[in-house]
Amino acid sequence: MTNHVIHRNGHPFVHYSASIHTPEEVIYTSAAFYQRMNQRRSLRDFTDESIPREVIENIIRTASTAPSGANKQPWTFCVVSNPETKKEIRLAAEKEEYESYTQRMSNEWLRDIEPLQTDWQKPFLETAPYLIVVFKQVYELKPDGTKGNHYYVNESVGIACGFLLAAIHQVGLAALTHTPSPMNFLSQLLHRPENERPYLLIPVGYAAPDALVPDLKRKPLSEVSVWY
Ligand code: IYR
Repeated sequence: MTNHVIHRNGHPFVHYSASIHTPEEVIYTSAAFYQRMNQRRSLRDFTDESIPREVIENIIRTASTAPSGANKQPWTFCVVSNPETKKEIRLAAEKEEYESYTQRMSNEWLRDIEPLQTDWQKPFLETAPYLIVVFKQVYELKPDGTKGNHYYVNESVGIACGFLLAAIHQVGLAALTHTPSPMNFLSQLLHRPENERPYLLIPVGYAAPDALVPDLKRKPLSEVSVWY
């Protein structure tokens, strides 16, 4: 299909070219993709091996293909590889995490994460070669300083982070969805503008050869789906 522009009420549209597959191909591909995605795990042990910048760029390009409210693409991916900045982030995160583990988290919460065997110490924030700090833009800040609306920001940025995690996994890298709480220190450390709020902190790297992950079970289809 040629990609020539067709106008609807003056707005440009192009033809969408779907890839056509037989039902057998669709079944096979969906099963293969599920198997691949089911191997993804949240990792806390990384090697310090470097990753080409181009890989991180492509992963972020992939995340940025996510759908978003009114196509506002209300996200900023801050990429941290500088060792001093990673250290600052680790120290600030551990300060908050120490307070959380010793004061702020309820007993039920602590019991719920007991199987993960996490604690307030976050060495992976320095070991992983990259930290991708995802910010949501709660509104648009135009170059002239005026503001515009963004829509469904949490949904949009959440989907983009899902795409990001899938892209990271697809190339054989590992990641963690880390949410030090509160995480406003990231706005100051990374000098983010007033319209941005930290959303997720995602260390990215190669899994350490001896990395262990909790022996978790995914809920079965029968428990996560209702068919009408
Ligand atoms: N943010 C803390 C605690 C924590 C909370 C949940 I919910 C987890 O699934 C895992 C950890 C931390 O990162 O250690």
